[in-house]
Amino acid sequence: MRESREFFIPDDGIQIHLKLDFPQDDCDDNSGTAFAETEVTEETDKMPLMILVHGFTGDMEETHIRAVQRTANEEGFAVLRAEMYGHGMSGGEFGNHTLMKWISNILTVIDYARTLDFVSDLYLCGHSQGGLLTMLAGAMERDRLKAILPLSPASMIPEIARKGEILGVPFDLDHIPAELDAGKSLTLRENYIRVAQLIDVDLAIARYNGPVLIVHGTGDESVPYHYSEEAAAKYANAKLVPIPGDTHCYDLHLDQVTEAVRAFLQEMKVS
Ligand code: FER
Repeated sequence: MRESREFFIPDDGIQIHLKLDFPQDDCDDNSGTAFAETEVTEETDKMPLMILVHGFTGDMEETHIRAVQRTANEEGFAVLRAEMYGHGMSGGEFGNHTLMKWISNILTVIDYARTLDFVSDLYLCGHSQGGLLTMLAGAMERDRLKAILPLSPASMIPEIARKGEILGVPFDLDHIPAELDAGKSLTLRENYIRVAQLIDVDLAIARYNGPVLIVHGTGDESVPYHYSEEAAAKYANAKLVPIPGDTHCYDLHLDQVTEAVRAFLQEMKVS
């Protein structure tokens, strides 16, 4: 049976923190002769891999990230959780992170995933800012990603940055502030805004024709639900699953989120 592992890969001067988890051996709880047979099959069979990314100020151990990882593992997917620049145990300062650095990181993680000999198809899933990243990388790696799963994607960040608001705080577009209070005692620097203003989400949506699953709580106060209705309508092949009344990190109905992910992955396996 393949062992889970935790490791780092370099990208542009920082180390990216990764954890790779495999589907559990069904025979783990039983003693018996079937085990050896399963083990041989598992070592030779290919399986799909889901790359999974957290959101702004998040990390790979958050409850909703772990829940999605476990669900994908249960459905026979290997899952590579990745922490982006300035987050979790990856390198870089939070205050220096920008979407461009995250794009560089995810391209490197995808390149790494492509070197793994057990991988059949690649999937990309991300929450919130990681969901926006998933939409952008979907366009950039449209020929390599079998499906993408943006969860409560913060697809409005570029648009609100262009309008002069970030993290609920208005700013003067002609005098972008050097620093912004990002909460949790974290400070964001101006280059985050300058980069976000340049990102074209509609172009990214137009360039990904594969299957898309968007899941979003209708009571989300940090990324309003209607942004996902708009994104889903613009995609060529998107399914939108609303989670009634739920919050940004699914405090009420995480089970409905994982069931939506499970159903989508099951459909993908037979298609
Ligand atoms: C913002 C609203 C939401 C913002 C970021 C987010 C940086 C992202 C939230 C998340 O990833 O959980 O104005 O600005």
